[in-house]
Amino acid sequence: TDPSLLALAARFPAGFHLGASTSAFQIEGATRADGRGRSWWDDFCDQPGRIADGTNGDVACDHYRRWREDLDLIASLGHNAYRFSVAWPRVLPQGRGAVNSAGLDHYERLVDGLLERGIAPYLTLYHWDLPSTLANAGGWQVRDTASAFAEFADVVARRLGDRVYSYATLNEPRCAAFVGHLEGRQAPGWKDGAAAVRAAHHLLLAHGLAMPALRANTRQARCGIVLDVKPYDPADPSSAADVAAAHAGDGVFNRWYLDPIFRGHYPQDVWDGFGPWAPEVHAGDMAAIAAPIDTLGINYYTRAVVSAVPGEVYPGLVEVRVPGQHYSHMGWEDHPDGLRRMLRRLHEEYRVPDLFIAENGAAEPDVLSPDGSVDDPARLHYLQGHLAVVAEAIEAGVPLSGHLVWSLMDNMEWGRGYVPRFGLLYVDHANGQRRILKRSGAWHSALVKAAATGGAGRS
Ligand code: PNW
Repeated sequence: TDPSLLALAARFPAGFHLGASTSAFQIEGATRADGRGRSWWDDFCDQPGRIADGTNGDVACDHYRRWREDLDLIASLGHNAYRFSVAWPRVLPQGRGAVNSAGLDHYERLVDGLLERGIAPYLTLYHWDLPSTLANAGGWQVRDTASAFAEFADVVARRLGDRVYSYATLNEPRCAAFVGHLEGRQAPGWKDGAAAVRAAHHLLLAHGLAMPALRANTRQARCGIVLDVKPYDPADPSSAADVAAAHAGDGVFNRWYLDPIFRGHYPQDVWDGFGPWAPEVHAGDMAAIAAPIDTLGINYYTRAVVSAVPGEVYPGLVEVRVPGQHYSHMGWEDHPDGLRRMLRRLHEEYRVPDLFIAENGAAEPDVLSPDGSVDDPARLHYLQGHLAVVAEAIEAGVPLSGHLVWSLMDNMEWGRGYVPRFGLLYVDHANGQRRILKRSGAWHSALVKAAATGGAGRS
């Protein structure tokens, strides 16, 4: 075996979680099975022009039907953790009220199937598939959606309790709010800044209201949230304007979520920057949002390098490319040092009690070769660099407990459809949804297996 792989594997402590991540809408398909309600993502896909390749989530990777084979596959790769999300409209087809037991049964089978195979279940409650009934009643513009979410959290945790290793309330409130309501690239597809900031507040409130529901139904399970984080670097570090733009970008992207959760207040500079977009905050909201969490999941893909754009709407910046760097199929720079810096900052500045990397990975233009293999050197390079940073962070004392690759398999990449491929497994959507392990996936599997036996040094 590759000596550098063994040396890397030896740096992960016993029990460290290594695996992969998915989300319900992106892999499940079977959108009409067993009483599932509609979500605003089904509706968004129905609108012409919203999804780049004109597809939808009706079939996706057919995981809802193939879950057992997929769990066997995860086990064969040696992963000891797996992150998935629960489709809210499967459990509560109308968003609240009547529970669809058949929907909940699916996730119970999934969790038990993971446990039988020795794989720790990481469950996310909201990975963007809001039930259409709630969406049509105003979605995240309405405070009451936060209460509906707390009811959903209670229903799921009541059934699954401590069988789940780690619960996350939300995946990336920033994306759900800003990409959905301001950039318009995701459901509901709006371009309204005030609506985005309002949605962000109600999402954070939903997290805060759901935490007691999770606590009430668990004793051991770790409970928290997953945030997408990204360092902002000035394109020209000697330009005061670029430095200020990078600080503002960091505020809108990172601090707007981290500060309420870990410090109980919004950052003043961003509040001022948003001006009339600033949200309506009720008494008690900030205390609810700041309730202690056990663990923070972070999704890390890349950094932002920014130039100031005078006169542009807050935060007044544009992202630029750095010559000589590798950019993925999504146009994201392969920059592991950003992960190193973010982990260090979360540990030192926010004193996060426990951290795991809930998503980390790259889309590359993978090609299935006639001999049935998929060679993906750029993803391999990406994973090697980022996992080395994870090992380094552990050695530096960051309380890190796991690293999950986005994604287990190629899937429905939201507005980009099935074109960008993030998987360790290639999915041959045109040929019976066959799963084929990519070279990077084989390398990752070998790493995980070597780590389980202590790598080169131990065993
Ligand atoms: C994630 N960034 O979002 C989502 O959680 C996944 O569902 C999605 O498939 C995956 O990324 C790939 O796009 C991101 O700022 C949020 O670099 C932010 C960033 C990247 C991805």
